[in-house]
Amino acid sequence: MFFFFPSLSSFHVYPSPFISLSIIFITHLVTLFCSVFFFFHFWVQFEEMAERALTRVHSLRERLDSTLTAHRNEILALLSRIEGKGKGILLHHQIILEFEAIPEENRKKLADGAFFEILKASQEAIVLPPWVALAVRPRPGVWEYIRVNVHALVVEELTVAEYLRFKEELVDGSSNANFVLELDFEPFNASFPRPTLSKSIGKGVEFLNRHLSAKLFHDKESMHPLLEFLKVHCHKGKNMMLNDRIQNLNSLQHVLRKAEEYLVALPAETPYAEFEHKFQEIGLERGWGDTAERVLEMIQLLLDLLEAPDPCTLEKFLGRIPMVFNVVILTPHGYFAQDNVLGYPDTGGQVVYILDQVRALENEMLNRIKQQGLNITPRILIITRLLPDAVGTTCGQRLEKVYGTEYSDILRIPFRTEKGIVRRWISRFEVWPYLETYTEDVAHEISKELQGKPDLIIGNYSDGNIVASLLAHKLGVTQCTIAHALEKTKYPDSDIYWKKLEDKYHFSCQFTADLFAMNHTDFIITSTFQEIAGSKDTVGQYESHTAFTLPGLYRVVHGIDVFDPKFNIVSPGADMSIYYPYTVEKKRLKHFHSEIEELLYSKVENEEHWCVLNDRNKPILFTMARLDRVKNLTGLVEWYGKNAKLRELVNLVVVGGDRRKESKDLEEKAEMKKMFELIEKYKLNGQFRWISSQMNRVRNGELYRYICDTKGAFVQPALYEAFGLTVVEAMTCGLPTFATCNGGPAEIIVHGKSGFNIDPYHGDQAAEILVDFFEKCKTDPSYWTKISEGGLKRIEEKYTWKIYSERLLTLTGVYGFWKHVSNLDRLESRRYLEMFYALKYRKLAESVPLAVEE
Ligand code: UDP
Ligand code: LCN
Repeated sequence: MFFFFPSLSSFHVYPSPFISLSIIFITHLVTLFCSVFFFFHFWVQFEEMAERALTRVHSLRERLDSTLTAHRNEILALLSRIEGKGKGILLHHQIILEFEAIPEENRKKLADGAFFEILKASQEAIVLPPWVALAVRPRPGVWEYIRVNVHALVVEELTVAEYLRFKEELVDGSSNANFVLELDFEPFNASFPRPTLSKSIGKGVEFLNRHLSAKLFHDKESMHPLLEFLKVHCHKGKNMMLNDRIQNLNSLQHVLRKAEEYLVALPAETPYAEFEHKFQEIGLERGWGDTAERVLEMIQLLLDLLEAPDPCTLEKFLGRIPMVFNVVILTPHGYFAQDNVLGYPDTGGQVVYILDQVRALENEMLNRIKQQGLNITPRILIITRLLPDAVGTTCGQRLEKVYGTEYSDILRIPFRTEKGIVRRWISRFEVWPYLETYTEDVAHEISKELQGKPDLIIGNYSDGNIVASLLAHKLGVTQCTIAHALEKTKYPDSDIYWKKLEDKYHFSCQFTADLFAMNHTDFIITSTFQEIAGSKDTVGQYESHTAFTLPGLYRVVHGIDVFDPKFNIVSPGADMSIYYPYTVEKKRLKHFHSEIEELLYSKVENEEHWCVLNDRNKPILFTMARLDRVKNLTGLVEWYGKNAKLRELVNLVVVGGDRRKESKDLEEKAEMKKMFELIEKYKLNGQFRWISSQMNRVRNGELYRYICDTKGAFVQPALYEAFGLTVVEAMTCGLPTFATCNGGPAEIIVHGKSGFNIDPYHGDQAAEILVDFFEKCKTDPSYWTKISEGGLKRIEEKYTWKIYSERLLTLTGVYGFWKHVSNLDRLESRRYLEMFYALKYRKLAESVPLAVEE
């Protein structure tokens, strides 16, 4: 492990014993450091091999065959049960239910064997009698496929394409035999290194840095791209970092040493301007730092890299190079504004996320630009749709300054067709035919606003991500994508049965756009690990795009690899000036209390609030969300309605849906109707309050804290929640939180410590968990405080915008460098994507009907 290091044995040439001793010491230090580094490297590789070996010692077929010999009858009985369900799909929990339904003695026999292991790892069973095919997932990101002929008890291993083809028979019969378009992005990535350990998923930048520094270490020549990168680095035609005086690595090293010698002798606070000319003469331009101390730090980082590259120094150095001054953030759909929009269909967390992100990002950019010693004004543009029919919002305004920023604006550009500008809101499922023209208009407008190209383009959600891809493609700019929610996961079987949902949701466009963007982008940010690769038992949102089929359209045999180092987990937070603990008495917004009490307790029923609360002494069980089906607010109302004990212990308050106007959204309409029915069915009036969507975020912050004062709790009952900003908001205020176990909240909350996970598909159990909590709090009020504090601690550690913005800028530096020096920017895959776009996506988008203006 140490042979990479030539030993420094010639210290006897130095005259002074002190110098000799220092050299021995330094030599040992360097050797020790390198040993640790290489040991770490070796250990990671060893672990990866071990993990691979564990899952691949025996093939699935071998393992099944062996267990078939031992427990033939029991297995046959179970598989026959499953086959007996007839043609169709069973999901993981249904497969387990089938197992639980067999006689106990059979279950016991199978429980320790390979068959049960395989069954537990099966995410999906396709039943096409006499066959049952299983999609087996031994660990996140790793899939194998098998099918069993239940009558003959014959086991066959399947390739992913064979499995998908078999699955297509559910829809097409066996007419899918030949000439189906198969999408396979794998060959483009085959030569690119990637981790294989599941725990490395989402740590892309760490992996890249390790890989890159190892490469730089082995081969000094690999340093040239870094030199080139620093030399060509400029802003609006002005050189930064290095100028032409530095010709090669030797001269760079020489100059850096000279600069180091000079700087150590200066007082730390000496401004850069005082030595700027001197530095320019030796080849160093602005960008290294604003004071002698910071410039010295940066120069030493580079000297260390030239000497013995390591991942940590590399990340630090790349993160500090001035690279990001102009950022464009795309979010076309929805009502995007700062007031009067939250809670509308398609206008929820994404808006909150982006506005908070921009504020944090601008702060961090200003901070870094100052520390880099530059005098550059940054600019952030949020690009969204201009809606001429703005219904009382600012969505009809071209430019709007983002509150709390100096250099960030919302720039609105309308959707248009040959017939003119689209005036009204249209659902996110219908935006596809407008996006290509929109991209052209956006390119034109941003070049006017920025007087040049942006340094980073961030896409949001499927529509923003495809526009970001087209723009980044056109301008050659680093691209980042943020999904927020990939709809395929929210709607079970929306791939295989896409045709049934096409008229309403146009998922063929959306899934195609998603595949295009995730393969085009330089890096992907996700809020949680589960968003990428799920958990032990659940499939991640991105992972569900690894292999799937849209029968009659195309079959994806390799859509995305969750091990791809482009994935990075960077979690958002809540705006701490709005959401802070209920205990911070001096910041409490008491002037809102009378309005909040009116909302909660007034005896009036109107468009703002419906039903009344009779007993003000009870704690409040609170929820707030858009009134989408998937948010399951009506589900929570039903659990509450059915559970007498819970009704006795607490009041229920639901904020969701807007009864002040007639909704145009089909799902919202249906949920409203259901809510009224439940109120009647369970006679909820007196214990339940239904409040229309609340758009004042500052007051909402105080509302969460007011609920804390009642010793209540927050519930997020969604059938599936991609991340769940309300969960973070409630926890940041110190409100004990109960949230769905499906999606992001499962990762945000550590069950029993920082809140509770509830299963929305087992409402009775969820209600019991709530009853248990409130009963415990009744006998021991410190229990409420314990959970509240647990939640606050969790937030501080992981979910803040400060951590987020620092990380985002560092990622941009590292991936920007990668884009420049490596072949990440592969031409072959770009060409494949262009073809995919032109031949598939464009046609699908054109087939979506244009909105009819009223
Ligand atoms: N929200 C709000 N008023 C409402 C409903 C929601 O202010 O009536 C806010 C909520 O506080 C949160 C965001 O909208 O900041 C919803 O984000 P989340 O991630 O929970 O769900 P999404 O709507 O994005 O699916
Ligand atoms: C979209 C969602 O569905 C939420 O789960 C997220 O919290 C929100 O976007 C912000 O990312």
